[in-house]
Amino acid sequence: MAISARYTHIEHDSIDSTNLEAKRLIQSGSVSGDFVVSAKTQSAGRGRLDRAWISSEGNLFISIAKCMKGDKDGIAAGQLLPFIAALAVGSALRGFMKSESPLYKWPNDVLVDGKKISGILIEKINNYAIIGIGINIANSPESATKLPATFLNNYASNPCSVKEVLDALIYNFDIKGELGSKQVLQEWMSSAYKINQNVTIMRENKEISGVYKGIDENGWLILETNGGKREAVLFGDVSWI
Ligand code: BT5
Repeated sequence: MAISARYTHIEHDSIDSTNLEAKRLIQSGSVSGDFVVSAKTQSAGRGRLDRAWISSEGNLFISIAKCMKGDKDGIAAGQLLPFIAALAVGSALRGFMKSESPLYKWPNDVLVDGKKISGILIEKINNYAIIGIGINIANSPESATKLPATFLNNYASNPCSVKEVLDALIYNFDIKGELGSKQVLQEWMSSAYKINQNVTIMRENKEISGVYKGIDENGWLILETNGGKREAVLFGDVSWI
């Protein structure tokens, strides 16, 4: 299973950030169509909201740059992308893992055993979406992360190479991208972290507590607060406590 012929693959040993490189390539008009940028290490790996992504060798760092068009069953294609990307990561990981199963933490983390194994950063530029994905394969940071971190080889029968995980990821990304929106959201929800549990989240510096009921048809988080009131929460600086 090699990287799909649909993508031009641009490989680097080291780069500041694969998302930044994808952005530069789009802005300079030097690549056309869908493409993938990968690197063995990043010197300035980025998370959301200017957070850093620790990027040491042995792990996977890619950006899939995809020309976006239109809607999918009434939901903007871009709005569905974080879920498609998470499913692609989850399915790729599952293929290498012995028993544990990845869970999806809203909006964009993939966890195993309550620990972060992958992060997703989606950015838009011109008519492209840049889907940046980091997966810890051979090692993970031991400190300096909010949630504990882990890596794939802790759970695999044999050590996995970056290339085989990358190929599995792209393969699954294409498959999940063909699903209808309902199926994407349902599949995501069937492995959602903390579903039906009491959670507290931060939204615009305010804490809200309630029972996490999953996501609605637009991918918004649904929280049932005291008194049975249902609140929908859109992406933003939502942090779980
Ligand atoms: C993310 O942000 O989780 C998105 C990370 C996306 C990284 C990829 S790598 C390829 C592409 N190129 C880039 O420059 N970025 C993308 P966020 O939800 O903001 O989480 C960031 C937080 O995760 C940090 O503040 C740390 O607490 C934690 N963290 C950093 N590095 C980590 C790692 N390697 N493993 C686990 N947790 C990490």
